[in-house]
This record gives sequence, C-alpha cells and structure tokens, in this order.
Amino acid sequence: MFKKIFTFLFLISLISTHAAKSTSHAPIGVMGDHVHKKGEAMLSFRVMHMEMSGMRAGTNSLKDSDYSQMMKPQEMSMRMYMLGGMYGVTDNLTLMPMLGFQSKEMKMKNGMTKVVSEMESSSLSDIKLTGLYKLTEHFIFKLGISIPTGSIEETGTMNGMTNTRLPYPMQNGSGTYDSLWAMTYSAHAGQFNYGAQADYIWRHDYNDQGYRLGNEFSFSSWLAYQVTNWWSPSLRAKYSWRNNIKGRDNNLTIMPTMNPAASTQNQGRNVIDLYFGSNFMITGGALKGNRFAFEVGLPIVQNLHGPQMETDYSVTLGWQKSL
Ligand SMILES: [Cu+2]
Repeated sequence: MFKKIFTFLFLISLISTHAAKSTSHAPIGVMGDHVHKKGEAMLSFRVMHMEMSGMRAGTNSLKDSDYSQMMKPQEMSMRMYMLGGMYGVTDNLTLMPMLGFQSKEMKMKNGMTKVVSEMESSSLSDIKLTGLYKLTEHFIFKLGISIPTGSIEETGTMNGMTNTRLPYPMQNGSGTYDSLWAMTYSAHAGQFNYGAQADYIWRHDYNDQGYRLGNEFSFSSWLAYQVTNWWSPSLRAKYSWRNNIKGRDNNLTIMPTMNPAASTQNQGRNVIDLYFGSNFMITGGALKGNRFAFEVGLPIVQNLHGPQMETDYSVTLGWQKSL
C-alpha cells in the first residue's frame, strides 16, 4: 500500500518539474498563488460581484415572520473593483500591493409598515500590501498588512431616518490595521494544476468607532485542467469562517433589537462555497500574453450566526498581464 503511494508520489514529482503552463495560474478568486522572478512585474484587475437575499440563522433559512426584529433585510449586493500589482524583488520575494473600490446596496423592509427602504454605500476598500515568499518549489508564505482606507462611517436613509449610520455589513472597511497571513501550496501533474491555500486575517485592535471586526480564516483547494494551451477550467472548494464583532459602533443608533444587521452577534459565519471557473490565455495576436478569467461561487453550506443575510452567488471576472 505505502509502496504504491510512494511510487505514485514519485511519478507526480517527476511530472511536476515541468515548466509552468500558459494557463497555470490558480483560479482568479485565489490571490498570491505564485511569485515572480527578480525584476518581473504583473498587473491585475478584478471585479467581484456578490448577491445575497433572505435571512438565515444556523443552517435554516428564515421567513420575515420567523424572527422578531421589525426591520427585515431583503436583498443585498456587493461589488468590488480590485487593482493589483506584483513585483519580483528577488527570485523568492514578490511584493503585491492591492487597491480596491467597493459599493454595496441593501433593501430593508419595515415589517409593520411594509415600506422598503434602500441604502447604498461606496468608498475605497482597505489597501493591502503583501509580501509573498517562496519557501520551496511548491510552498509560498504570505504576510501582509491591511491599511484602513475603507470607510466605516457610511450613512444613509433607513426607516425614515436620514443620514443615519448604516449597520456593519454596509461599511466598507475594518477601520483597523490588520495582518494578513497565508500559506499556499501548488503543483502541476501533467495537464493538471492543483493547490491549496490557508488564509488568515487577524484584526489586532478596535477601530475609532469602538469595535473590531471578527478575525477570518479560510481554506481553499482547487483543481484545474489544461484542455488546450489557452483554456483551463477549474473547480475549487472553499471553507471560510468569520467571528462575530467585538465592541460596538458608538455612532450606530439603530438598535439590534430592531434590526438584525445592527447586532454585533449576527456577523459570524461558517460557509463552504464551490467555485466553477476558467482561465484563458491569449496566445497570439495583438493581445498576446493577456489572461482573462472568471469564477462563479455557489454556497453549499451556510451556517450563520443569525439572523443574517444568506449568499446566493458570487462572480469574479479578472484580467492579468505580465509586464
Ligand atoms: Cu503575478
């Protein structure tokens, strides 16, 4: 048995030494899966869109009448635009700054009057400065810092109140300097490319509004198959976990007993998502060397500290180009 496994691993390690294929980047939703050679640079642009509707507590979906709070979140959408750079300082160390802009919309129904109010917010996201260090052929260690450039003072109109502080899910940053940690494994075997990434966001402090977002952990594993030198479809599973909020927003006047989104205890979650994606590499013509990619995410398991909004799907579109 062990002999067979070792033979198998040995064969895989032989194939794995092949040079990277044209479509060998990880699925577009995975960041920091590769490093660059010294002096090499890369630009990327991603758009991520997420749709949520309805509420859930634990693993059960809730109807409006299933929970006591008067305000009933109905729908929410979120969009992020991310511009990323990569630069190889040495063959082992790559720096990766990332700048983003995001917008959110939410529809909330008053359970008594049935009036639906819409709120929206948009601002810069938190800027992320990350270093990727290639430990071995297959392992990359990531350490980064998230800078609180995203707005956590977004206001809007809700239930007749104008210019009121919007609840936590509608804010666009953490308000704190957070450290970003990840370890990524990736390898090739023949036409296959596979890997896994463990990722942790550690929030060290309370922000100036009086609260601290929950720490986040995720573990993602993917398998991609190179059908042709310009196309590789991929499948990815991701488990993600997020803690509830500590403290509270001192300027949030909406009561948690009126609106579940205003509760610091309705923010944590345990979720498993499945992602279907494709990477495309333009291999000729004027656009040669440009990569395009997409990934569609569907939740398989959602266990939420609730009532909290549940996710329907997410879509990520991306472009990458080595300079
Ligand atoms: Cu790159």
